[in-house]
Amino acid sequence: MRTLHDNALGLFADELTHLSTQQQYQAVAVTIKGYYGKQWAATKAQADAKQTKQVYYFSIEFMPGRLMASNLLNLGIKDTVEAGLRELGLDPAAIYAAEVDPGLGNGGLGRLASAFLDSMASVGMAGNGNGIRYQYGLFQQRFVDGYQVELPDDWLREPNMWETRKENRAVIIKYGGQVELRPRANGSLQAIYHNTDDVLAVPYDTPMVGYRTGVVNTMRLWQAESVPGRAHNLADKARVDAITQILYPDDSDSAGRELRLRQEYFFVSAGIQSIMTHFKRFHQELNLLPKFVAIHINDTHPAMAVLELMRILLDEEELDWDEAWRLTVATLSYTNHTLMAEALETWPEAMFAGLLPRLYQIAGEIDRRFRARYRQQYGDLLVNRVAPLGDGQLRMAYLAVIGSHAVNGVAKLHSELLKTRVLKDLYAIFPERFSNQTNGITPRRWVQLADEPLAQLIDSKIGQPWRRDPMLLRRLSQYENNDEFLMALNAAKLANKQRLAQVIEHQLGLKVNPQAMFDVQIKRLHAYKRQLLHVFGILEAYLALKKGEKRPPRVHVFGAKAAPSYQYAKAVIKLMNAVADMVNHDPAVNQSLQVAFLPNYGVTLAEQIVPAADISEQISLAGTEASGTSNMKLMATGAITLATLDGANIEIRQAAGERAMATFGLTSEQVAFAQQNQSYRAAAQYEADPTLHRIVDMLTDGSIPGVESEGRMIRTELLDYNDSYFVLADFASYVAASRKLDQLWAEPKAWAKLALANIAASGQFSADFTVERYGRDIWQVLPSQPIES
Ligand code: OAK
Repeated sequence: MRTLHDNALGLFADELTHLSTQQQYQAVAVTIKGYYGKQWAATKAQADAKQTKQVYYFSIEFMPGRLMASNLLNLGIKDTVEAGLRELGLDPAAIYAAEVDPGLGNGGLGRLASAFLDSMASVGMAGNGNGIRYQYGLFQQRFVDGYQVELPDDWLREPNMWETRKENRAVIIKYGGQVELRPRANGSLQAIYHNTDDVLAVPYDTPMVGYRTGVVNTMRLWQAESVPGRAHNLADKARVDAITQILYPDDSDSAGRELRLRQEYFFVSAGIQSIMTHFKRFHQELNLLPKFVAIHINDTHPAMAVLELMRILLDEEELDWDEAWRLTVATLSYTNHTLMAEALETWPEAMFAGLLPRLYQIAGEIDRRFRARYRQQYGDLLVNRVAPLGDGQLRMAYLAVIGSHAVNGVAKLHSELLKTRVLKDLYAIFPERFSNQTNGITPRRWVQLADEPLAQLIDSKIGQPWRRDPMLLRRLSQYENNDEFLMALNAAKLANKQRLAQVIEHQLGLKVNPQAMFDVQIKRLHAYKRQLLHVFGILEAYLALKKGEKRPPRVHVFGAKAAPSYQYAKAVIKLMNAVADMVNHDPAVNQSLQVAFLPNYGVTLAEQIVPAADISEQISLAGTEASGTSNMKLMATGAITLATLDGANIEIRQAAGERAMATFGLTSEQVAFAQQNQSYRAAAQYEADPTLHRIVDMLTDGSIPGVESEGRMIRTELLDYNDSYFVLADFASYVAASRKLDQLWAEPKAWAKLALANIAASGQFSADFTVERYGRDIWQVLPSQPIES
């Protein structure tokens, strides 16, 4: 701790104990940097010396969460450092809480990207993140009168202690202008650019510390700056700065704006340029590129990697088309993360051509060759449907599939639906490219860090090796009939619920009963995820309690942000808050039913909610949620899943056993059938079920104060637009499944036994295994250090 004092003096010229918590946090962070600094340099040096194949994970979103506790855990010094801090009179929890959570993403896709970086370092894989250093992260959510209000997330207001600016690695990005193709002596074409708008991309590197591997990888985020001497006025500077100023707050929806296109090219071009520079330091032979480099396209936002790599290989490295194409396809791979048709990104050709003229030429040539190559065999119709250019648009998902050697979905069902629906035609042409890679989570963050009571209980029974190899959690099954263990499991959960109850009281001024069942739904607010169905379930309980029925007490906990422009989602938020208000203030029900909608859901809030959940609501319409990952986090901390047969829920059920999950609802086949035959009649459901009828009426008859226009909007969607996400169709079976959980709750040991079945089966959902499968099947890298057990 000597160094900590020195760092405090060095940073602030004052004694540690005189500093603010934020300053103390900074001094501790500098001390931790001292621990991993050498390992970070050594990881790079070793990879260069051994010529380890590098994986570059390109993602427009990253959501690493706070890093201090996780760095300490992964370095293996958390307990020691915490003890030292306490000796100095400092509270480790308060110091951790001074860190800002970088919300550089919207949801699942961004969190998965960060879990992968953590896992790659933790299995000893050379994995690099490549993304954007947004000046403002995802908006901060507040509720005003029950409405979502968005405030800017000025996350860099306090210094970011982990990042290192690498000015010496800056590169130039070119936009606009004209391209002239001049024949070279060797017959190839030289691209000469005129009148381009040039922007400097400066990388900021953040260490990704592996769990007790000594490996420290890098997440590289790029910031846009004016090229020195080239910004002539404030307007020029503002136009450049805008490129990395904000994260688009749209989830599963393409923001069809030129600035977004600029952002995508910005981090793709910067990333590929820096990869090529690094590669060429060691290799002259370009055909070795796929042997030493794998570039992964995380959904379509970085799909221009196909065009940019081609550009560099053709124009700068002077390869011929066929060779450049072969290397590009062999180097790139692509993951799809959504089944929402509206989320398939496309760019108007004119916009694309104006901003990126050379890439547009290359896209045209890829399109021409694709059509010429496959027209005969597959016919004009099919080829037209999936060629990169069509309907005046550049179609990013198709470009990504055509330009990658591997394409995957993120859960078994999702990967099947890609092959049979979303990417069916391309699957017909390239069947060998498709695979499934089910998502994962990092149990280090969600169990070891967020759920210490559970982690310690597990240690006390099966020792610590599960912390490295979560498959060993299976050993817990031997305690399934051990009453003492089952009660201890319930006690650990209760401790977490008491902690969350404090957060709820602090945030909402609402006192909740920690003995009640905590029923949790945490994810982006989207019609397909059906928070509305959950609200209907709450109203069903409300009506029953009003009639005098007895129900075991439940606290419904929500966390959800809506895209600022998504009116329907915002209406559901208002409804959720209005129902919360009504229920929480009604003495006739509030002993048995409470609703806590916590604002500003993100990684940090999730760390408080996840360990406190008894029920995990995963209730998307079957065939709409690609995977889900909160389902995995919640099972790992012993929540019982209330679920449709969608996304990874299906695999969770298979792992934990059918009895350990409460399932309901239409299957994806039934939904598809009803959609194809247009046989679904929402109004008929409404007419047939008196409870449902009553609940839908409550939206507009004044029973729920303050939701007049929102209630009407939602009712219109359900009855006039025929309920696009089958909320009414699944209502009765949802309530039935939920009521079964009420019964189970009456028997604490039986409940704990199912919670245990979930925990014991959760190991397979560690992202460590997911990245190892990617490494084997897609990136062709094998971890240098397999995980030991
Ligand atoms: C975001 C923007 C565009 C396309 C997809 C997303 C996204 O976040 N998708 C989510 O990805 C998660 C990780 O694979 C999945 O678990 C979620 O089901 C999916 O909605």
